Amino acid sequence: MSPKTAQELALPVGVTLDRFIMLSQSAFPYATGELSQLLRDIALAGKIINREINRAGLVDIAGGNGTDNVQGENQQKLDIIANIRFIRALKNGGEVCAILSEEDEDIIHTGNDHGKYVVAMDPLDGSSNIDVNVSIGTIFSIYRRVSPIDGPATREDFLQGGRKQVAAGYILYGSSTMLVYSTGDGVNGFTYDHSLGEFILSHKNICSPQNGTIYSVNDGYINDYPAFVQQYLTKCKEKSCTARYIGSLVADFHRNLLRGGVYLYPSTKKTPEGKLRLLYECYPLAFIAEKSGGKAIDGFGAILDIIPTSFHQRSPIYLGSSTMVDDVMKC
Ligand code: AFP
Repeated sequence: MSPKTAQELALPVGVTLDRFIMLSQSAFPYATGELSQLLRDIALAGKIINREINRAGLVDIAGGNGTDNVQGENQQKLDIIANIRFIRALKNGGEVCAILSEEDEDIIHTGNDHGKYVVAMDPLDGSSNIDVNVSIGTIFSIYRRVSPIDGPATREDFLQGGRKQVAAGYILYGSSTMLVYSTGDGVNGFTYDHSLGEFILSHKNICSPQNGTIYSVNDGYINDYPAFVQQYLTKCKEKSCTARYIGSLVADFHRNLLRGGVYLYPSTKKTPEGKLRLLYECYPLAFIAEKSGGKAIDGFGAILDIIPTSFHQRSPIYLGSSTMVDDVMKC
């Protein structure tokens, strides 16, 4: 066996998230560093939640809490923990004046009225999968506030519309933990290295495949879907496309983003407005989809063009590879 070179013995670790954020910021001479700090706060919250999730089978934090959230859905203990962890990290960071969470009815004021940003988030999506060790995720969306600095944040700060997002992303707690985000200029993915406690750039400039073979939908509700969706799904089956549905939006979206595919959550008879929440599920993932070259529509037009009217509003969604989303639209 030939001896390894010094380079082979000590392979570079790669670019850490901190370094990447710093390098990206230095491309904007007038940047104040506040958005950079906010992204670091989100990464920190993600690390803490990752730790909690990994312990879930060992300590009494798995399972339902016996309470309902604002949506009337059963809260898992980890839903509550993730919500608290995120709010605390964003409050301590100081850049965010207010937060909107899936778990809370109204705006959460952080007390940092000088903060320029507001964050809408789903702290733990797919939480019904926690107990069975299936991937779950955090989704976040960042806006620059429109209300005057030094006063309290207002409804308008959160109801600006998806095109006004300055950054958005998700953390996937899967076979490895990944942070994927965009500040509008490309989409980058970072894998968490537990031993270093750092997110390392692993997926540079992610580009959504233009087409794919995967379709992700809850097939059990097919009879309740609109006719055009039934038609599209029949076509997928005729073409022997691959059906993949985890029931955890971040995981389903992430797989399709890397492999090529479409995710569908249409309106149903039970949920005529769709199930997924516009502000903290549809907008951020639509932003990532578009910034990576994919598409996201509600069946009529782009998700990002929907004018929001309320915090917890829902929307049907079809998102992923552009050709596949176009095919849904054609039906
Ligand atoms: P939970 O957080 O209640 O598990 O809901 C997850 C979710 O919002 C999204 O992550 C899934 O894609 C979708 O719901 C699954 O919904 P169905 O169970 O109706 O297919």
